[in-house]
Amino acid sequence: MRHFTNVKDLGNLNEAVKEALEIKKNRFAYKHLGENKTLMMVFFNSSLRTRLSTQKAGMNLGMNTMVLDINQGAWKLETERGVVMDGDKPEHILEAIPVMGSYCDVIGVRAFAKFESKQFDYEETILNQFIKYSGRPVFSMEAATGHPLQSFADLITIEEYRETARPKVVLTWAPHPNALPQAVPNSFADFMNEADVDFVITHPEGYELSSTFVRNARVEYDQMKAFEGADFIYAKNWSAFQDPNYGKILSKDRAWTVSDRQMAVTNNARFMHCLPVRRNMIVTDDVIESPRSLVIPEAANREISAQTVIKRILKNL
Ligand code: AN0
Ligand code: CP
Repeated sequence: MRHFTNVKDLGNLNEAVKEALEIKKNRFAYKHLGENKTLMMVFFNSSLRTRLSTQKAGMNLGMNTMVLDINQGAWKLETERGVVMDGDKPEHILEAIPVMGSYCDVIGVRAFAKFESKQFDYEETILNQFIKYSGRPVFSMEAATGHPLQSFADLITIEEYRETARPKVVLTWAPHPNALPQAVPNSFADFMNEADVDFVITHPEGYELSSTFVRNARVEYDQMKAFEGADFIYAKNWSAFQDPNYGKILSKDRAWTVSDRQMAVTNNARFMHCLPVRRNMIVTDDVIESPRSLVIPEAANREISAQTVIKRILKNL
């Protein structure tokens, strides 16, 4: 693997999950693979899990790791070519990227959608600039349109906890006070469409995701109906994708907050969320604290998904 930006880069998904579960059994089996190699993680946005789990994954592989928070201590970066730089940004990303590349062997990038231009976001302008100008393998730590390390960890978790051969997995929209990216639901749909699961998406009207990610998944606007017989409930907020509402909040309807009311019609479903989660907006205290909640093992698997990806990149260096 050279770069990791979406599900396709993993090739055969069953093989990838198998490899991840092997790594989980012995995290230090490849500790010489990353010897004298440097992992650089570049964050344009906040993070708790991605920062820690990816750094841990690099350390398990014997790598040296460096973290740069662009908004804390680095120069603010201009991202558009041709701009007269007389504003608040002292450095251009077109110099910053190759400079960063010169100090490391592998680069992870977190750069959320900015919601200023749908085209800028959905062309993955920032992530692709890193791929084009760093001269290094690049992997997404959540970019504008996807969060594949998260979805890979989610798939590993579903594989570990599924009780049937083909579980019913429901991705449900839930309310949030802020406008959040579509990256997590996009990637989750991308992975579930490739996995051996019965996949349903439910959200209020107006929250339709890009057809590139939804593909042939079933979309059900009635949340209770969608939840019937589900084995896994995956909750997430996202802002509108469709024009003219791109990046806007259309609803904060707390009837969509996942509670015992909806969980009662499932097949004693497991509850999942990528975290960070706003309690009693996305999910009630009772559901997230219940023995059926997987949010902690799911977060723990972020170390495993990251390690599998970085291991594959190192093998190909
Ligand atoms: C981010 C999002 O929704 O994409 C990161 C999730 C992993 N969440 C927030 O900004 C709260
Ligand atoms: N799930 C996830 O990516 O969390 P962070 O934003 O804390 O990294």
